[in-house]
Amino acid sequence: MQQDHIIFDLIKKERTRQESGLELIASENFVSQQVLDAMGTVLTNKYAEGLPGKRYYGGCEVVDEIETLAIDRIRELFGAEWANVQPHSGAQANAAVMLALLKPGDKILGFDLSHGGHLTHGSPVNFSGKLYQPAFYGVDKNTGRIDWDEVGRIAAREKPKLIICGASAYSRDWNYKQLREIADTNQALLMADIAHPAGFIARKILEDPLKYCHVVTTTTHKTLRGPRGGLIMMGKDFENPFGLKTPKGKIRMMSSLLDSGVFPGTQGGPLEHVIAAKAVAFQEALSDDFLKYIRQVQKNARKMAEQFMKKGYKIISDGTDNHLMLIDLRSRDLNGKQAEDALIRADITINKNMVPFDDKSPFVTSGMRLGTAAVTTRGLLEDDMIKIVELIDQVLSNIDREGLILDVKKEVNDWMSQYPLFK
Ligand code: DSN
Repeated sequence: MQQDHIIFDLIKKERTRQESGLELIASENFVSQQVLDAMGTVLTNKYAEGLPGKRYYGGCEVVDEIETLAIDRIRELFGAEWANVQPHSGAQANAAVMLALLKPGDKILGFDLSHGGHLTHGSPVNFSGKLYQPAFYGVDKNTGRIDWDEVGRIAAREKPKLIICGASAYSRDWNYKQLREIADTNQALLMADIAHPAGFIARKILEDPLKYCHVVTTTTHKTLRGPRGGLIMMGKDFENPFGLKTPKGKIRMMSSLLDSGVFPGTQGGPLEHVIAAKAVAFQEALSDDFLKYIRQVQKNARKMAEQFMKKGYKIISDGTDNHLMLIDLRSRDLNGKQAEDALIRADITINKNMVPFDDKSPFVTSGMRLGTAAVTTRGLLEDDMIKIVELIDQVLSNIDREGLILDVKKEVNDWMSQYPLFK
């Protein structure tokens, strides 16, 4: 067959883009060569609906071993009793959990998207806000932090069936213990979506939701540094709280409901090549090198936030506990779109982001979100964060000076050429 030069040339172009720029999108990271290698394999040819040992197709002996290893490794990493590694993404993991735990029309309580939450936590444009009835909590206007007592008051008023914690743009840790008390008081289930801080939680650097939440979902490609994908875990399996029984009268465990939520509930055949890459990444995340890495991500984020604040930028909640920060640009007389557009011309990639109580649309926004997971994989340390903030500030203070932005771009490209990413 003829080689598809068009696509492979484009892949090469994207690789050059990744290598030559400064990657500060908080949800992105760079996987290792062995994670990449596992994804581009013959495993993509295999259908394997079902679970290891219980498949709907023959020839699954090998993928059974791979998927079992992925499950064992993620359980070891998080201290989970049960896990399903098949969700194709975090959104799919959340859809599977909601299908398993809720009926259409049930009420859910999530963190407001415009305050840093996620589409799948009840946004009206997403399945979660269309199939279920959403209510929201947000951050306190003065502190930029979630007030846990206020969440309790909202839960008492709204009486949700499911409380969702977790975010896409919240730089502080979560009080899972108090959230569980709120859930118990209101007879709700508690789900944590730890897509962003998963790498910190795995290595016990941030609070552990598995101790308190009924169910935990995550993506695998952010701070966990694996392939693009999702998964579901439980610290401890338990008898389902709805008293559902099988036709033979057996009480169903929550794990069996969640497994069915993934398949046949919301997905077909699992992506075994991605599951193999997840298994490789989980093994990496168990290593001492990863522990050193994830600690450095946090140190870098703190340094970066400190530098931005020194230069007069407003960071929501005045700092960060994890890898990301949300900056309100209104005091600089800029919006998120202007900042994103100017920085990309200097090969610095961030994303425009709504800030709490934003007065602009999601296409413009008043803020930008940055994270340190990818640049730390690249090998950058705290002193480098000072330089990054300096470069960003130069661009944002001169968004109409094309010559200056080109100089910054050249500096970024020269700098990054000293940190090769791929073999
Ligand atoms: N799109 C992801 C993020 O950037 O945080 C969340 O799904």
